[in-house]
Amino acid sequence: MAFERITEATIASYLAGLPAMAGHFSSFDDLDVREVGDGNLNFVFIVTNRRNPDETVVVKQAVPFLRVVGESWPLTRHRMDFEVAALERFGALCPEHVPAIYHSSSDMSLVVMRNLRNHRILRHELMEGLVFPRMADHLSTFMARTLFHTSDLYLGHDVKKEAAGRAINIELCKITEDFVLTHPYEDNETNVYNPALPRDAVDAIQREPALRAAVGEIKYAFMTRAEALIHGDLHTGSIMANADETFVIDPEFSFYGPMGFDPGALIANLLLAYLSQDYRQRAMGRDPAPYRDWLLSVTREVWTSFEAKFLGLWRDEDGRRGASFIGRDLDGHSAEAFRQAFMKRLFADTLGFAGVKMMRRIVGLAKVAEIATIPDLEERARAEVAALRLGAELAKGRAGFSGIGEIVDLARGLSAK
Ligand code: SR1
Ligand code: MG
Repeated sequence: MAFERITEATIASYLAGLPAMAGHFSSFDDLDVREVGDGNLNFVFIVTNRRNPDETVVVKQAVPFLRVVGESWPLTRHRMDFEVAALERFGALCPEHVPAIYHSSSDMSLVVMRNLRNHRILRHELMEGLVFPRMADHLSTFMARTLFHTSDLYLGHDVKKEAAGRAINIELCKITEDFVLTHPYEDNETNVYNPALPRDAVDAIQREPALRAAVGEIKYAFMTRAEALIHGDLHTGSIMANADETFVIDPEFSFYGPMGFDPGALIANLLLAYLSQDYRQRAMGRDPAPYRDWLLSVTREVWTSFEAKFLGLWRDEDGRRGASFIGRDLDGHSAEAFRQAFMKRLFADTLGFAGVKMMRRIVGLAKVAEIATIPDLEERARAEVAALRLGAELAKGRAGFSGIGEIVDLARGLSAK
């Protein structure tokens, strides 16, 4: 079938022609179709049988351009192939945190999958000040399982290299290389920012050699370190949650890249949420302290639980095999010494990626709604200055922090100024 854009008008007949949909819809005559995509790239439709609302799916289609800009910005629609492959791989490793796929088509660049109708986009829920007690546990499990089981620590050397070769995602990586790792720091014409943001705050990330060197190193790591199949865009808009369950969606940026990119993205977005909530909680007439404390406790738990689970999987696997990555452990302590050194380096990488992910959301093209929608531009600038400072500290100091507690303290200190 040749590619064509699916629309509200054509979706029912498309679904009716799919054998996989026969088990989902008792009839295709009275479908409610709503386009709900609010991301930067794709179109997303919720399709529900009006006669039986339990019969419902999501249809997501990648179009051959960047939605946030329009048809003037071509972008391969084959990004959907990477998204589907990653959803399948992640779903096999972590079925409780990845939505089921019912049908996919490379020709049409679309996927039909479970409608998570009892879950909401995490970013929007955090903006409202909602609490998710199980989220850090779930997301740390997702990251530990997916990153460990797609890495050289688990896969055979040949299997891993073949998998990495199949996941080369040139155009989507280029978006990250440009919009996350280059443009915000070079005064690029695509940058957009709050007119109330003080010039010296922007200069501090664009005209300081130590920061530019740190970002250069982080960019080089992103482009060269094929460690594991990463999600590649694990911000709070790529997560859907309710009080009991958490799902990771939208892995179109996935490729074999540095492991720290996923925990870094998540931590960056939790810290941005934290910085936005001084204003947001006050605007809702609440004392900001309890919710901000909760966001920092989640940030801490994301890392500590991820680290413990990743190490647990690794130790169990080495025990099961009776072998370790470094070869024979002649003294009985060397394998663990390597694991500890590995996690220390992974923590530093995570902080570096968290730093650049924070800064790009303030100065670059793509924003985070929790900060960008603060209506008072001076209030917004206060959160943005803190985000730029924190991002810069994380990027420059990434190898020198003692642990996630120090990051939490730094965030608290910077946002108090
Ligand atoms: C043009 S930048 C678009 C951004 O949206 C996605 O969610 C990624 O973060 C990407 O960098
Ligand atoms: Mg996305």
